[in-house]
Formats: sequence, structure tokens, C-alpha cells
Amino acid sequence: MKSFIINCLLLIAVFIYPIHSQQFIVGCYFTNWSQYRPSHGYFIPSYIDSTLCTHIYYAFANINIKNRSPSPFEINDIQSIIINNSIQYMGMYEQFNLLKIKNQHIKTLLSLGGASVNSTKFRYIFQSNKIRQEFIQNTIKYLRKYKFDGLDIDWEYPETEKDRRIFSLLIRDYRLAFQNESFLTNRTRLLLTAAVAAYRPKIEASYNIKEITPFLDYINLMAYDYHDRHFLGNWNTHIGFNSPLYPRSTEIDNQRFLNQQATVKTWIDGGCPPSKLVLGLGIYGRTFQLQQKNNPNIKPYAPSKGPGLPGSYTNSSGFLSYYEICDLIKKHEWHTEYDKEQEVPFAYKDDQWIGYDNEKSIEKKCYFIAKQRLSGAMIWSLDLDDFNGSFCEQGKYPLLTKIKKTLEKLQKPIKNNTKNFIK
Ligand SMILES: *[C@@H]1O[C@H](CO)[C@@H](O)[C@H](O)[C@H]1NC(C)=O
Ligand SMILES: *[C@@H]1O[C@H](CO)[C@@H](O)[C@H](O)[C@H]1NC(C)=O
Ligand SMILES: *[C@@H]1O[C@H](CO)[C@@H](O)[C@H](O)[C@H]1NC(C)=O
Ligand SMILES: *[C@@H]1O[C@H](CO)[C@@H](O)[C@H](O)[C@H]1NC(C)=O
Ligand SMILES: *[C@@H]1O[C@H](CO)[C@@H](O)[C@H](O)[C@H]1NC(C)=O
Ligand SMILES: *[C@@H]1O[C@H](CO)[C@@H](O)[C@H](O)[C@H]1NC(C)=O
Ligand SMILES: *[C@@H]1O[C@H](CO)[C@@H](O)[C@H](O)[C@H]1NC(C)=O
Ligand SMILES: CC(=O)N[C@H]1CO[C@H](CO)[C@@H](O)[C@@H]1O
Repeated sequence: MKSFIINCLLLIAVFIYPIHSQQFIVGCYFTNWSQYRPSHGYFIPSYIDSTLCTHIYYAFANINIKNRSPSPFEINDIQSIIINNSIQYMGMYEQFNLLKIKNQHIKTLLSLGGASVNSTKFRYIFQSNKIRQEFIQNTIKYLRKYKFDGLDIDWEYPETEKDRRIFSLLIRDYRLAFQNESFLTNRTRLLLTAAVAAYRPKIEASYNIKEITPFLDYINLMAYDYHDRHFLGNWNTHIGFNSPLYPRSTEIDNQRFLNQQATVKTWIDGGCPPSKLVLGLGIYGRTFQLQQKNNPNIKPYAPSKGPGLPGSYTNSSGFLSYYEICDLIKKHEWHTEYDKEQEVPFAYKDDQWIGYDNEKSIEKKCYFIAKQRLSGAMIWSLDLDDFNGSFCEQGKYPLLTKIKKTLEKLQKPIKNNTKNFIK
């Protein structure tokens, strides 16, 4: 009976104490694999400028089925090497949370999952009440031990009606448990966010929007990769923008959902208050090989032979970081153009083509965030911006700095809880 009453109080608390933040959120993802990039690509937590973000996310933590607990992907995520009482090497989690010294307001969150964690793990852990509760309690211990301020759920992706139910349950139970722990220990409640799909048919298949939103502090819209893996099932035959803000007039059927405006509209129409939505911005480009070398057709939806060549630092075909793109444009004379209709730039040379974001398109997207009264912006990811300033010659973190400055200028207007998408 006692625990029933506590649970009811917790539920009420969730609904009457939404976060009232006047400042725009700037969420920044850190990726554990950028530490393995060569020379100028090498990136570790101390390279993060914590004054540019309000929230930073550590991507990713794994699910350990046997211990029913989150677990590190890399031994150096957690392990510090201490010899004779002096730290020779500090674990990455610890380095990450040290960023709070420079910016005491910053919140650090651990992202659970990511594309490399199989959905069957999520199903196994969160389906049964007993295992779910055990995993959640172990998550709290894990977050507190490593000094994180919250958890970001990154299940890519729930797929069936049953998955949607499991997802709603896990979100609800995490929030209630976080609230409970906060009451019982008199500590600031752990934050709870989720990184979610952007393409409308995927959103509909993956989430019961109205069930999850009350329990989440923020929803990180992964509003990029529109012309990659879920590009209507095929990304090898046509070129397209990674993260266009608006649709093209020539698009038909589901193509009209392949843009950020459609994503935001889908979430809001589905019942999510704009004040919980954080628009994801890609600090990278998706690249393609064009059909022809000479006089190629460079318009979106022109034929492509497949992904473009890998970059010298990120070494992944079909993908280039913003700093690698700067390098191609500045040193290798790629042509650049700006697509006014979809509000994104593109660049090309010979048979190579990139759709990406630059300072101009990022600024437009920040205006869109303010106009739609969203909570703010999120970037994927820190290590892809020109973090050292040596490639783009626009200072350190040119795109992230643009986001911060633009959103600061636009400051959040008086809270307006309108549920409607603003045209
Ligand atoms: C950072 O940039 C400076 C010049 O702006 C350059 O000399 C230095 O090598 C760069 N460092 C790294 C690690 O890229
Ligand atoms: C640790 O300290 C001991 C005693 O001072 C010394 O002999 C040893 O070489 C030190 N080990 C390292 C790895 O510095
Ligand atoms: C996920 O795990 C299941 C069961 O262990 C396996 O059958 C499936 O191939 C895995 N999927 C991927 C993408 O690894
Ligand atoms: C809250 O904590 C109490 C005491 O540890 C426990 O009995 C109860 O089940 C918890 N409720 C939730 C929702 O975690
Ligand atoms: C709870 O924490 C606050 C500050 O964080 C402190 O002022 C208060 O006395 C604490 N209450 C209890 C019951 O420990
Ligand atoms: C780039 O990736 C390929 C495999 O995709 C690998 O064989 C190669 O060694 C990598 N190159 C560098 C410089 O890391
Ligand atoms: C909130 O926004 C809507 C849509 O722009 C507008 O119609 C309404 O007047 C606004 N309400 C307030 C109190 O500003
Ligand atoms: C070095 C490295 O890539 N470490 C891990 C980082 O996290 C991913 C999952 O998101 C793992 O697959 C990597 O092994």
C-alpha cells in the first residue's frame, strides 16, 4: 500500500512539474570511437569545449545481459591506471565528467545503446517486470558511481506493437525510479532523454508518442541520415541531402517526409509538446558517387553509383566530417552550391558529391527551432566539427559556435504551450 501511494505521488509529480527552461538546450554527443582516429582526427573528452553545450552525451554504453546492468564498450571507458598513487591514465567516463569543473551548469548523460546494440538485448532486458526493475536499479548505481547526471535511451529501433509497449514501459519505469531515488536520497533527479527516429513511417512503427513524452525530459530527434539507410530502402541509387530542413516541390509520397520540418511536425501532431523536442543537427555530410564524371547531374535524386570515397580521418565510405569537407573545399577546389528550397549546401568534384551543413544552413535551422518553440538543438557529434580550427579557418568549433550564438540571440520567448505545428 505504501509503495502504491508513493508511485501515485510520483506519477502526479511527473505531470505537474515539467521543466521550465528559458534557455535553449544545446546537446552534444561525444563518441568513444573518435579516440582511435589518426593524427588531427584524434579526439578525447578534454577536447570538448564545455562552455558551448548545455548537455553532453557519452555514446555509448552497452547492455550486459548476464549482470543485468549497463556496461562499458571499451575497458578504458571506466578504468583508470593508477601507479604509486598517481593517475597515469584516467578512464574516459571520469575525463568526461571532469568537464563540469569548467562549466558547472553542464549536464552529462550516458547514452545507452546505439546502432551497434542489437534490439534483442533491449527486448530481453525490458520485457519482464522483474528484469526491467533490476536493470533500472543497476543503471542508477552505474550512473551515480561514474557521476553522470542522467540517461539517454538510444534503442535503434523498436519495431513492432509489442516493442512500442516495452519502450513505453521502460521509459515510464526509468522516470519513476529516478524520481523515487531523488526523493529517497535527497539528490537532484537523474535526467531521462531518448534519441529517436526522424522518418515518419519509422516513428509510427516505433513509438507511442503520447505515452512516452510525459516521462522524458527531452527528446533528441535524430533529424539526419534522411538519404542514407532509411532512404526508402535504398541509398545506393540516388543522391540526396543528409539533413534538409524542408521538402522539395518535386518529391512525392514518402519522399515528402525526408526532411526536418516533416519530422518535427510528425512528433508534434502525435502529441509531443514542442518544448520537449530537441532538433538534431548533423555536423557531417553523406557522400555519393555520381553516375558520370563529366557534366554530371548534381541535383537531388540524380542517379548515383553508390557511396562516396572515405575521408582521410573518419575512414568510412559515404560519410565525411565537417572538417574533412572544409579541407576538400579549401584545399582541393570542390565546387559548392546552396539549395535554397531545402536550405542546405552541397559540394562536388569529378564524380564525388556531398550533401552537408554549413554555417548558413545551421543558422536557418536555429531560426526554425526558435519559431517552432522547440527546446533547442542537438549535434551529432562533437568530434566531427572543426574542433581545433585548423581546417575551416573559422575558429574552433565553427558550427557548434554558430548554434550557440544564434540560439542565444533568439533566446526563448515566453512559454507558449500551443500544441499545434506552426506553419
Ligand atoms: C591545431 O591547430 C594548429 C593551428 O591552428 C596546428 O598547428 C595544430 O597542429 C593543430 N593540432 C591538432 C592536434 O590538430
Ligand atoms: C613506485 O614506487 C616505488 C617506491 O618508491 C618505486 O620503486 C617504483 O619504481 C615506482 N613504480 C613506478 C612504476 O613508478
Ligand atoms: C540480433 O540478435 C539475434 C538473436 O541473438 C540474431 O539472430 C540477429 O542476427 C542479431 N542481429 C544483428 C543485426 O546482429
Ligand atoms: C521506490 O523506492 C521504494 C523503497 O526503496 C520501493 O519500495 C518502491 O518500489 C520504489 N518505487 C519505484 C517506482 O521505483
Ligand atoms: C536536501 O538537500 C538540500 C540541498 O541539496 C539541503 O538543503 C537539505 O537540508 C537536504 N535535506 C535533507 C533532509 O537532507
Ligand atoms: C580504413 O578502414 C578499412 C576497412 O574499412 C581498413 O582496412 C583500413 O585499415 C582503415 N584505414 C585506416 C587508415 O585506418
Ligand atoms: C502561442 O502561439 C500560437 C501560434 O503561434 C499563437 O496563435 C498564440 O497567440 C500564442 N499564445 C501566446 C499566449 O502567445
Ligand atoms: C573504440 C570503439 O569503437 N569502442 C566502442 C565504442 O562504442 C561502440 C558502440 O557504440 C562499440 O561498438 C565500440 O567498440
